[in-house]
Amino acid sequence: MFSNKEEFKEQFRLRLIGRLGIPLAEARADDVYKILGSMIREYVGKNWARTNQAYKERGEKQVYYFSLEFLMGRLLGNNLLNLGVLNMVREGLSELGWGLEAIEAQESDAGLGNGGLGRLAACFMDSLASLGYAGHGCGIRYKYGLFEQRIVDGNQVELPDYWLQKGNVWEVRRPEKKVEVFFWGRVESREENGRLIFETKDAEKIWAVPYDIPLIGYRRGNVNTLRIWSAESGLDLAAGHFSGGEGYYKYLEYSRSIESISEFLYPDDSNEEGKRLRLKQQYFLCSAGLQSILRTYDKQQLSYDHLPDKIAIHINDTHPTLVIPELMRILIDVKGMGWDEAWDITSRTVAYTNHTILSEALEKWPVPMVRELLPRVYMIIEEINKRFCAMLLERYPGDERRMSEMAIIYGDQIRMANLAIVGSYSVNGVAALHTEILKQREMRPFHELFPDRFNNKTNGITHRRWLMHANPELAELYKETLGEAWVHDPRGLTGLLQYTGNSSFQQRVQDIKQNNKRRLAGYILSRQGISVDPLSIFDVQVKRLHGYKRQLLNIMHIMHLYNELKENSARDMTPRTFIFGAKAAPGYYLAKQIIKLINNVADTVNHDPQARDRIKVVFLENYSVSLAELIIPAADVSEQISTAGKEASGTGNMKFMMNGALTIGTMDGANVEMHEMVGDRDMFIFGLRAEQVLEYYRTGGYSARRKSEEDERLRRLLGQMIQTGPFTSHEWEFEAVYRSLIDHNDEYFVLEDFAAYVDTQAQIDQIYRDPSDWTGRAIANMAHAGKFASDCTIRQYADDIWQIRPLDEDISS
Ligand code: DL6
Repeated sequence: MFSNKEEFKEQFRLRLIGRLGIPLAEARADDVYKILGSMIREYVGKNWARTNQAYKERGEKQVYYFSLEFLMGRLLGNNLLNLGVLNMVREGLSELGWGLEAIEAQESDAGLGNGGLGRLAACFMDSLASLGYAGHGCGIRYKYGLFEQRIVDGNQVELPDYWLQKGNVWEVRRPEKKVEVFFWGRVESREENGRLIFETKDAEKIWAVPYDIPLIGYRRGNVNTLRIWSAESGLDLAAGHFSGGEGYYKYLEYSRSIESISEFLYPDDSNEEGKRLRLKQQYFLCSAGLQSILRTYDKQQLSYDHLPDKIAIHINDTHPTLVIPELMRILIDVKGMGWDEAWDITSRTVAYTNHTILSEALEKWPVPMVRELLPRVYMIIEEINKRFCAMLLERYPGDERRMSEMAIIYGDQIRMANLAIVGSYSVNGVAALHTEILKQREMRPFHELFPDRFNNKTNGITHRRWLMHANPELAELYKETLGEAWVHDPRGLTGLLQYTGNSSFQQRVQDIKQNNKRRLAGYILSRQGISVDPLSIFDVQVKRLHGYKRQLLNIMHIMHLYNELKENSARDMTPRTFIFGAKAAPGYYLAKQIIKLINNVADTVNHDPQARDRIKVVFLENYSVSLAELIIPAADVSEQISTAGKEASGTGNMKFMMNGALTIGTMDGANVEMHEMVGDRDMFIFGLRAEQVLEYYRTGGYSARRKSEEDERLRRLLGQMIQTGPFTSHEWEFEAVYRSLIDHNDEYFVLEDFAAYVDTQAQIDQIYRDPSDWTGRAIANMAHAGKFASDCTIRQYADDIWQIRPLDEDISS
């Protein structure tokens, strides 16, 4: 590795010539990115091998985090940061005539996730490596990430996100480590020495080929692995199936159908459409990942009794729950164990995190589909269910209601959450409130049966990406003020509390915020042609678009402000720029209508001379991790306004807090814990509490129609959705939105919380006018954000769930 700037420049030049055969003067930004990326990847190779060797020698327990989503974003900047060479490379490149930001922008975001769940997995990978834990990711190498969003005439249009088009400098293809995965076929059994032996005949066999990506720890040398699997057919596996004249073309067609397994990320986290392909993806990941883990385990020649002491398999939501029956299958059918022994090992190896209580997102698979596609796995699920139900019967004789709630197979559906709870030794929620709701309501009977299995692990975010990389000026200020200890233990940020009232510190914080706002304003102007005032309040809501996240409440408030301005152009108001970024699942019509409504409002407001100096509305196209890194440091106000009880945790809320935005939010998810830290003064809490929401659901005592009739402002806004007017081009344009509020009785209590939201926004308007008061509150938020660093969360997972210890030595020394 280069040890100074001059060495870096020299090595870089040599590589450019050696690899591309061009001198520096002819290189394009993309060439520079590729050369730099491959250079870094190769440099870490030695430490990568050393890390694996160290884990092996110490016989360390290893954690494998199975997730259908890893929303990694770009890796170059973070890798340079973690290696401690970011500034050296920045300066070196600048002397060679290149800006690092422009080079970083060449990298495609690895958008292998939908939203919070996938991004959490990425933050966890960074913390595991940075804390020196043996923790690896196991995922799918989707050829296409989440779709690329374009806004055309205000509507979302989805384009394929071919993130691999220009190759991926970080990955190493490892064909020698490929494994076979089986689908379809039929199970035959025979008796051998008094044991039943099961064999699947006529199955379709495909190759799972791994690609490894190094996960570089922060300034400590060790490098973990994210292994992502690609589906491939092989002539060897298909041999004999495609003979004759047409054979070759049939083979190509067949190959394409196999490759489709790892082609697309399922672009839907509301999970309405259970598709066979998605089930195939889940099994593909589980089977390939497990086979590869056990192959490594076998090399250690340890007895399988020790598996739970050497390996923890963590399932990120229910999507990889098939690891449970698949591990059972391997232990029984391949390793020759009996059921009880295999069950004991499996249920002491797997741990499960639940990320949602939305009933439509709790996965269920139709029995016929699983039975056909995965016949042997289905038999095992059936047996798990049979034994579990027998246990319930013994424990709760005659309690049929309980049995019907808890059974894994019910009717013709397999309930994956029930299977995950039964087959794991730990079940955790992702924020205190969420875990309580799981224990007291959604999973109550399971909690009664297995009280020790349930625990809470509040989510966290990596401060390396979300503060040090995204907001380097602020991180520098912290270093100047507090030294560097907080970098290794972000809880040390509480040291900032003594600066909340310090005017020169406040001034520095304000200057940094202004710079970030100017940067974002420049982006908005260049990308969307909208000019926004960096002195206005930047009020931001960026996240997936979903009814419960209530972007609708936000836009209705803006419509209301506009109505007021039209009535009284002298209305006193602090200028505000409302910024949205959100992708809607392609099949989620209501969410798409809300995007259109936001864009219609933006169009009207931004062009109206009476309003545009006080309100601007921007819908940023194609929200992504790298865009978030630009937006979040520039925010003054963070919108975390979900219906209480619906957002399991949220992690955007933590990122904004760490970057000094003030939150307007409901008592939901991790907002509750943020509020516990900062108190009423420094966070703007409004709206129904989770118990009140529940009470309304229970009693049916809420009438949206009545609510709308009582409030003149709401009547007007509802009318404006369906009559031709400032926000519509024709009658009934927003019929679906209107009906969701009135005919479907406003499932997410937008109308109920409207008045409280408007009042709280008015307070924000007032407080922002006093920069010192505002900044003092912002500093208090930054100071408490360390509690939400994923390093803290990962330490808790490591101690309480996985029982793993970090490597204490620096691998590179
Ligand atoms: O735990 C990460 C993240 C939470 O912060 C969000 O509150 C939650 O909505 C999200 N859950 C999902 C689950 N999707 N499904 N299925 O994305 O997890």
